[in-house]
Amino acid sequence: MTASRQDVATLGSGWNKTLLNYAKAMQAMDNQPLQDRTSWKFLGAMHGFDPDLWRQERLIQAGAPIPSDLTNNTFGDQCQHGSWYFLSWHRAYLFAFESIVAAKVKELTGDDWALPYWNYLDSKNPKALYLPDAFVAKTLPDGTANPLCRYPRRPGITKLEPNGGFSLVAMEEDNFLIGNGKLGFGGGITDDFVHFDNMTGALESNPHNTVHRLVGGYMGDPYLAGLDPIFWLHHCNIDRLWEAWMNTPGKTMVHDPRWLDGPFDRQFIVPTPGDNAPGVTFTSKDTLKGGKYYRPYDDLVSGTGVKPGASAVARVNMGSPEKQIVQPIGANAAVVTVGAASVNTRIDLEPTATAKGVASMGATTAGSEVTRLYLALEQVRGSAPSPLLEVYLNLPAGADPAGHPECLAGSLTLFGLNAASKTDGHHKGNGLGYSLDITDLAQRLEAAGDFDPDHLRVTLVPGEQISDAAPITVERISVLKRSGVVVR
Ligand SMILES: [Cu+2]
Repeated sequence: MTASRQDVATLGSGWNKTLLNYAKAMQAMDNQPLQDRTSWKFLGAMHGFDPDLWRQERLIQAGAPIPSDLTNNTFGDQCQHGSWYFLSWHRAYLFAFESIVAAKVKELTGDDWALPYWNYLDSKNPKALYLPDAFVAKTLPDGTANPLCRYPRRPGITKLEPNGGFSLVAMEEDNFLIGNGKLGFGGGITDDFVHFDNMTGALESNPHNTVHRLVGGYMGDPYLAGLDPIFWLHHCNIDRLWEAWMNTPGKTMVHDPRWLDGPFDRQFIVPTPGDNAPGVTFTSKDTLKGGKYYRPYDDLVSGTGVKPGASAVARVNMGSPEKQIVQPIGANAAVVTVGAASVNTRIDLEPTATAKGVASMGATTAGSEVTRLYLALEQVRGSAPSPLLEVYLNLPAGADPAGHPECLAGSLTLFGLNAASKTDGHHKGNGLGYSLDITDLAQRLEAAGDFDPDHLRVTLVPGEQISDAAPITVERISVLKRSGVVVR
């Protein structure tokens, strides 16, 4: 593993050497027993592991023993979502995976190998949304079955079919976290190991969750996602987006010791090449530049939404995260259940605070107050692995949401809803939490005379995986006002 990580689109079409070697290594690793910590399935089970589901999927034979290190709170079932550990945990997980695959490639072919990334939002590449050819080819060049498409995806998928809001808008956020973790790029605060916690960071929500759902199949379920070889190229791109973000002027990464050194109740651990080596524990700080899990990329510009040496976009700098204030200015009254039909709910707003917030949304003069508005969905629960929920604001009464894209606040992929809603084990059953930046939409509504500072009408529209038989519940929907002072 010597070369830097490269865009898979630059490696050549079809069976280029990197992907052919990946397929060879995967084939060999997928034949290793689950007990082996460098086996394909063990590495997948580190992300999420559910013995019943795995038996049902015939990933383990009925009656076969389950390795204890997958169920004893060490290696198994570790993935971190909905918290500020999302990016750092997945970075070390990628590093461990890449080291193990590279060692296997070396053993089989003598070649060096580095994990490539799938640059799906590269606007300069007309094929960016397509899965690389090698992931959909039926056979390897020698005519044998292609292991890179061994595990199920959305039927017939060859490319990501984006809908409402698959984008790099997360890269516009300037702060890893603000308002005690209520909002931000990187996820909510926790001191503890929590598989799925309450606040999904902007990058995790989109494009990360969105790509999981769009690929579908195993990728759409955290208990199975790590088994699809495309998972690793997807996460490599998410990791690169984080790195690009950290390297952009004006962005503030977190320096909180709880993030740097946590979690404190259970240690993260990854395996290393070599049969059942003891594994290495790590904390978030090991994943930053200079740390043992840091890896460079060939390019932090293309498909990242950032320009070299300049701020990502022309979003107004709201000042240091410690000085910004995030406060609720209204919430709905009761739990909302969404089945097959759309559901409306009303948020009563504090009119003075709202009017003031709306008036200063567009502020650009240095020293003046500037605000952004967010819709927060808290404790979302349900049984499906990655349902789609669309959120509209102030739809005309009785209107069909599909006819009013201008009222769409965002599309949420509730990736891991199944895991986050389980009440047993370490998931706590708290469900998932999301925020949607509604600043631009609120400004448009205000300009059109459709924004009443007394209340906001919210319409939740069920997408795939939400039905009367598999409804979702949203404990609370609130509007958050984020205030800062324009810095130039
Ligand atoms: Cu993921």
